[in-house]
Amino acid sequence: MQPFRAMLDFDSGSLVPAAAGFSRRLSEMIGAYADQEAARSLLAHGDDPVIYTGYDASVPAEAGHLTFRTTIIMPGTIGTEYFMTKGHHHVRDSAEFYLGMSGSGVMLMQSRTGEFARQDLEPRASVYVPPGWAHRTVNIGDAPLVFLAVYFGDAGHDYDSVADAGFGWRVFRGADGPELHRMNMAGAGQSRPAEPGADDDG
Ligand code: PAN
Ligand code: ZN
Repeated sequence: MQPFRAMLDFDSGSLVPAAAGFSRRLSEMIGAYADQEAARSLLAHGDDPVIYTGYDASVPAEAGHLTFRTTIIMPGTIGTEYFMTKGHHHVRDSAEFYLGMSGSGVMLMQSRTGEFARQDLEPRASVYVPPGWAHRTVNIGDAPLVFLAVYFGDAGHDYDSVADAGFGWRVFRGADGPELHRMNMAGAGQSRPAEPGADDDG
């Protein structure tokens, strides 16, 4: 292939040229949210909101390449839990680089041995996700959260590991703003408020 350049719009998240766009609705990730009743009631009323969209660069999904994509997470909540990505491990444990472009968010990260970390994602903030850390991004603002992610072409995405085991922490809208809750993994709807530091263990 030939060298190329692509333009990023930091406000809209558009990537030009892009190979493809993607979009994820609530119905495609209903199990991700703690308040299953709220999620099912929305769908039952014919409301299937787009939670996030994005654009993929034209890079082969092959070893040796660095691929990248933008993501735009809409503002909103399911119950009181903020809109977020499904989250995943990479099939081949490998690092990833995130860059905040607009809006305000939080990245939840969890190692294969159960350690937890979170980092705020905002314009001009870069976040490094080491190999073996599952990651999920949450929009805690009132505007779309836009960011860039750069990862290995042959990394692959493993969504099942996250869907099966879940994330140990969730972010809810509280009376005074976002609240991070440690989840009781035995019951998806149970939680207790907590305010851990950015590198506290879960
Ligand atoms: C990101 C994510 C993107 C969408 O580009 O793929 O934000 O989130 P999910 O893949 O969890 O649905 C990334 O981490 N790529 O590896
Ligand atoms: Zn990733």
